[in-house]
Amino acid sequence: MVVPNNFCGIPEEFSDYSKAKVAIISVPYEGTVSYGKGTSKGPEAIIEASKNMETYDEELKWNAAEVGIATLPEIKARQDPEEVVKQVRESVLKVLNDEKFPVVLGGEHSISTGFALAVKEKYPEFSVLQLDAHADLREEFEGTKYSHAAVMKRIHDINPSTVQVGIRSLSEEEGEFIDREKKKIFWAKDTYDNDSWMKDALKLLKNDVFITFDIDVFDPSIVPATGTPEPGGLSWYTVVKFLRMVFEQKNVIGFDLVELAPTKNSHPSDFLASKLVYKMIGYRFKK
Ligand SMILES: [Mn+2]
Repeated sequence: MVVPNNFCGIPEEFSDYSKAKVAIISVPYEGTVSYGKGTSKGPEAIIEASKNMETYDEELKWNAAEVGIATLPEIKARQDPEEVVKQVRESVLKVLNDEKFPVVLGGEHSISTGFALAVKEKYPEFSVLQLDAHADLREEFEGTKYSHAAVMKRIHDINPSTVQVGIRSLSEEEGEFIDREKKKIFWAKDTYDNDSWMKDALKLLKNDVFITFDIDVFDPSIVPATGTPEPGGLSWYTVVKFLRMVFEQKNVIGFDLVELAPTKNSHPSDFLASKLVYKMIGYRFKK
């Protein structure tokens, strides 16, 4: 039997766009990457791993794929980051207009600006929750405002209601910006030995939330396959516990998962990314 080439490897009755509640948008874009390469292979690796994943969720006691998960044709991302942002905006906006839940698979982090622009069209008041090792608040990086290292500054310009979790790497310029603008940061060093920060983070979020998830928020010991790994990251159980609270208490509009850079002969990072996407879909639609 040939497993269908879509997220979860599910048959047409669950992957047909017209019936699905979830739409997966692959954006294999890698244009402004500054250190390790390979994130353009991220979406394909996540989908490949997902075909080998149990769709029964032992925590939720539920097969979340039943809500319908359509995998759209990937966005042929060209090299101009501004153009890619436009393409992502249009694609996410179409999914939102069709009253479905958009999930974008990167690709590098710069694509998230397009997602935020689409959300802004539909939701006048929303918050952006970023999980990431890096603040990404530079005004520009290596000559472009659309760099992955400037993505949260672009998003701040679109919508200043941001909450940033797991941060442990930034420049002096970004540190000054955080102090001046009173940005809400939950530093990794303040999260590793307690969970009390979770309810504080939730309090700062508006009801409608877009989650931008950089896989490098995890500790590199569990996710080594990313372009700019940083020590001192979060654990699997910390992340899923927090996400479950967010999905239960807020209206999550959609999310992206970026910066997976798969390696040839080792797949735990790909599988973790796939399972994380599926967990989030499960949390979103569980009764
Ligand atoms: Mn990052």
